[in-house]
Amino acid sequence: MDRRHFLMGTARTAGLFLLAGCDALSRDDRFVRLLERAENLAYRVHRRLTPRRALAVEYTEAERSPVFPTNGETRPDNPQYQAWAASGFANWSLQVTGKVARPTRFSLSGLRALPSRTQITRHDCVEGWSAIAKWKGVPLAEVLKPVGVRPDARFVVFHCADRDPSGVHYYESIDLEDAAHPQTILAYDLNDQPLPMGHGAPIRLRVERQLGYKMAKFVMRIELVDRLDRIGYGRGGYWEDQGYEWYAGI
Ligand SMILES: Nc1nc2c(c(=O)[nH]1)N[C@H]1C(S)=C(S)[C@@H](COP(=O)(O)O)O[C@H]1N2
Ligand SMILES: [Mo]
Repeated sequence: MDRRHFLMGTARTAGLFLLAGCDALSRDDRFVRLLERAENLAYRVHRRLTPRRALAVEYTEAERSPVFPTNGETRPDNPQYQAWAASGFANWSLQVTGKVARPTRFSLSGLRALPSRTQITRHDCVEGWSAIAKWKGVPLAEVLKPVGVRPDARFVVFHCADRDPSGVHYYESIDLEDAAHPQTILAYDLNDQPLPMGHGAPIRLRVERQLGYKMAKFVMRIELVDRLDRIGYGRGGYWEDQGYEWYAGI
């Protein structure tokens, strides 16, 4: 059985439970914990079957999509963010906090001065569209190197500038293995142009091999944590908090 079918199987089984049990089940703590364990198991099995360093497919310039849609938030309604954008993000900085040896702030030019990686990859959104584009950015590993990840850190959390209409923050998280993956970058260019606001200026995460909703846009702060339930809100991501899988690996 390949990974995809295993994961789909798990999702289907969970779906049957949900159909049979309706709302009462999702209010039952024990049941929610059971689902979380199943999801965790799928993640661990996936991890064991996937070569740790497998690269996502990269494409040629000619294969790029003529149009790369925007999705979700495209213009954070956040005065601080809008002020930064108005000045071309000259005074903006990316904060790295949490379980690190040296909490650090990086300016956009500081990030651009670090080693870079360019990759042409396919983005898959669960809403039913895919697009291929060229991304340039700094590998997350290069950002974390000077900061020093503490040995008790296990996850990297990306806090974004936007909130949804009910005021809930967008955020996402990945594990340290995905953080160290060579194609995991903080992208600042899209198709050879500075990242447009709609796509998450000034930087957005690219964590290839995962689904679109993991690719946090408008990243303002990166936090290293030991446990996802210690982020302070939610269980690892904006969409995860609405029931999506935390490990959106494909
Ligand atoms: N901060 C933030 N990041 C986000 C979103 C969002 O609404 N806010 N939407 C996600 C979803 S569902 C997708 S498919 C991609 C869309 O990226 P794009 O606008 O560059 O196409 O961003 C993801 N990252
Ligand atoms: Mo998406």
